[in-house]
Amino acid sequence: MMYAMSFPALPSPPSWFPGHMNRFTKQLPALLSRTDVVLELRDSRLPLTSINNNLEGAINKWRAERGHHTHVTPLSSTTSRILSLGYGGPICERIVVLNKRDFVPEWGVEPFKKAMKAKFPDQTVHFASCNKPRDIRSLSEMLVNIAKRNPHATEMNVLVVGMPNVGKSTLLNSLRHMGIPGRTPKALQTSAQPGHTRAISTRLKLSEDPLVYSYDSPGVMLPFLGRGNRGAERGVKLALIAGIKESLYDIEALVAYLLYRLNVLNPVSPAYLTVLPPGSRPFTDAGDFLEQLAIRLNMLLRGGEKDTMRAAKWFVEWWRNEGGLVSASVPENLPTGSDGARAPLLRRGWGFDFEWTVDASMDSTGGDFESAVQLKMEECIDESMRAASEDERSGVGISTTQERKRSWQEKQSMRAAKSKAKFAARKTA
Ligand SMILES: Nc1nc2c(ncn2[C@@H]2O[C@H](COP(=O)(O)OP(=O)(O)OP(=O)(O)O)[C@@H](O)[C@H]2O)c(=O)[nH]1
Ligand SMILES: [Mg+2]
Repeated sequence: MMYAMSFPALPSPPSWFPGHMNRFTKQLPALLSRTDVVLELRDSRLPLTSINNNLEGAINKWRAERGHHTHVTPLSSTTSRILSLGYGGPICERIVVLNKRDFVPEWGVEPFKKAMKAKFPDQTVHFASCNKPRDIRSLSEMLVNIAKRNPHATEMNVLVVGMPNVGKSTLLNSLRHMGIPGRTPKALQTSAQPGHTRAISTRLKLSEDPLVYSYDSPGVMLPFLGRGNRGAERGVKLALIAGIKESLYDIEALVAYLLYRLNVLNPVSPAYLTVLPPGSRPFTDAGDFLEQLAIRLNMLLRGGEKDTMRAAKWFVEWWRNEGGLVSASVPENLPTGSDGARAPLLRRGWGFDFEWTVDASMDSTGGDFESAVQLKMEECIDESMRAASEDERSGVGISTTQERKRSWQEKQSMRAAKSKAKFAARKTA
């Protein structure tokens, strides 16, 4: 039997743009002028939602100002000498790091990289996890190689940017550890709570020879996440990966959304059934589900009342740590319904930004599986880009406060233009 659950009513996204984020956004263009490589971090579970379009604008402007960087091929000694006198072009590289890769299943990594290459040919995409030294080593080598290809630069500066809690400070600590011989005490503080880093760090050395330095930066949220269901969903997704201050969200709304998504992915045997007693059936009501979960986890208040709030927090943590992986893994065989019939698996997902309908050809792990997944991912990227430009055109991406500010500024400039014209007319009269 299959269970249908309608899209839950989600709260409007809160505005979380504290002063330190605003300050950093203003500092960014000046900082970029001293930057050679931008490491832009995103969360692998939300490769599209964790793109910060505000940073994107500044980065694109920086790239345009420096011209699209072309790789310097091995140099002759004369060219080397000329470049070392300062005639080499500025380094301008951008590496998109999909961090926390340990939270997404490996089967989607290669198709995702290929889909990104097809859609954004000039972006270098690298997957990383602080738990996988191989990822850190290859990123460290990538940076050192950029520096080596540009011997005219006496040092290279790397700036790490991204949304809050995507792992910027942790990654820099690991890169330092990998690139500098000897003991490297943790240079940057990290935290499971978003918004921990509040200012640009001091310069940190990532490599001695060639000289590579880096700066850590505060995570920056979008000032406004958008209106309607799209904005609400964006906010909930970011809250689920702990990218938004937790207290700004009603935890039960997060559970309702999770339940909905997990039911859509597998209506017959949703991933959350693994944390309920054997024989449990899917739920369509978040309240009922939390009561069952509280009983299962023995989370009871005095008087025997179920502690659904504690159960909700536990469930969100479960999804963050393992549920995301469980729900996204490729099933070997299509599951069997309670009546013994083969039930269709309707949707498949990878992280929270990629979801598509499964057809029979995609349920084998060999052959064309990878290219079929790549195509579906490309469709999801197109859809996300289309939605973003639609929001931009219709002004849905602007909050009411921003809208008011903009129309106030327009009025002010019209008034100024009118009085200027009046003044000029009086002068000529
Ligand atoms: N599982 C996993 N956790 C990670 C990884 N990288 C970082 N973390 C954890 O994610 C949390 C946030 O890490 P930070 O490095 O503080 O993130 P940040 O981007 O600097 O955060 P802000 O300074 O708040 O913007 C910490 O609890 C880290 O331990 C990773 O690759 N995998
Ligand atoms: Mg930080």
